[in-house]
Amino acid sequence: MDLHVVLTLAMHVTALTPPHRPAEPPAAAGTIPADTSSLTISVDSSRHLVTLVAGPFHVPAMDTLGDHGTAHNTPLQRFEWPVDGWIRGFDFRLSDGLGDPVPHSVLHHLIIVNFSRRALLYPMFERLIGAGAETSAVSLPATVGIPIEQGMRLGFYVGWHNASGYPLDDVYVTVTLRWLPKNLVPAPVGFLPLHIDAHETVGVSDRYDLAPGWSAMSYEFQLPIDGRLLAIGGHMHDYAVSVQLKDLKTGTVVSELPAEIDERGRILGVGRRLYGVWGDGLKLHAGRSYRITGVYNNPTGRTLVGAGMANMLGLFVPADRAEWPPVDLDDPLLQRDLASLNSFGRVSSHTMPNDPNDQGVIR
Ligand SMILES: [Cu+2]
Repeated sequence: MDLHVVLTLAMHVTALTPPHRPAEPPAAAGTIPADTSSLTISVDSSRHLVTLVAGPFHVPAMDTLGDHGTAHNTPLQRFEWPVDGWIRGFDFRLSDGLGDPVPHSVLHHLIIVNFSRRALLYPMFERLIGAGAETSAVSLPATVGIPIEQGMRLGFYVGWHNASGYPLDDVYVTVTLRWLPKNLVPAPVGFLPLHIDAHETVGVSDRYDLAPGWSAMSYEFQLPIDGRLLAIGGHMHDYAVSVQLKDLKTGTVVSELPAEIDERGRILGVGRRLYGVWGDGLKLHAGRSYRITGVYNNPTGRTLVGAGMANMLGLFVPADRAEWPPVDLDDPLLQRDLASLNSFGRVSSHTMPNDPNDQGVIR
């Protein structure tokens, strides 16, 4: 099973209904041209595919090369999920108005938010799908999937990272989601994304400053419900060493994921662990305290502002999904998450309150 996520009716291919959120009038003045893109959804019920096509987008050129935090987000586009079942894989491609491919490298991240479900540890909306430029197609075995219901309210956005030096026009994003039908026998094992961050501040960026030399950032939490991990992956930035999850009752390290960096310290990836789709997986316990710790070694001799990030994304099978905390719209943190998502595409990236790359994306 490949973990790059991190981490969603008719006879034939049928174009479904209201694909489409009419373009909103350009809100507040910003540095990004008014967005006139739309989103269409189609369902292929014989091949069990849901396809989203978003665009056309104007992709601005970045002013400086390379910084992780300067991605330009598109406005959030909302849609309803069209079928009951489980999501078991996804793929995406970029193309221009003629259908010719556009390099994946201009896409920094692609996120599908689920407004109908909460994250387990934080009062923020579930990040159902998260992908980065280097994410390849994800296809899980037909024995597991993320449970999803028709009518769940989702949102889609991408962040651009166009270092080509010139703006691109007429860019379309096509996302293909493979699903398992509700009547599948035996029913697949349903898992949900478990996002654990060493520096989570809902609705605000979870990036933090890296002091020179060795440093560690930790966050302790109590797991609210019992469950088991099928797999876990991590996400970190340049000069990363590792990210670790520790059981504070037993003192044992639940999972340690080493970062892979190149000779200049640039991040290549973070390890992942598979605990098995069959059998018990790795048990985590309700009420128990755990600690996530991200370790960096910054060799530059100076503090790197906002350069650190450390998170893990687990594929988590709750012992009883009915115990999953519900969406509470009165929760101010959830409202802050919502406000942040709604601000995308409407403010300059330099004043943006949130770095959306940092929401459970495994790259
Ligand atoms: Cu990051």
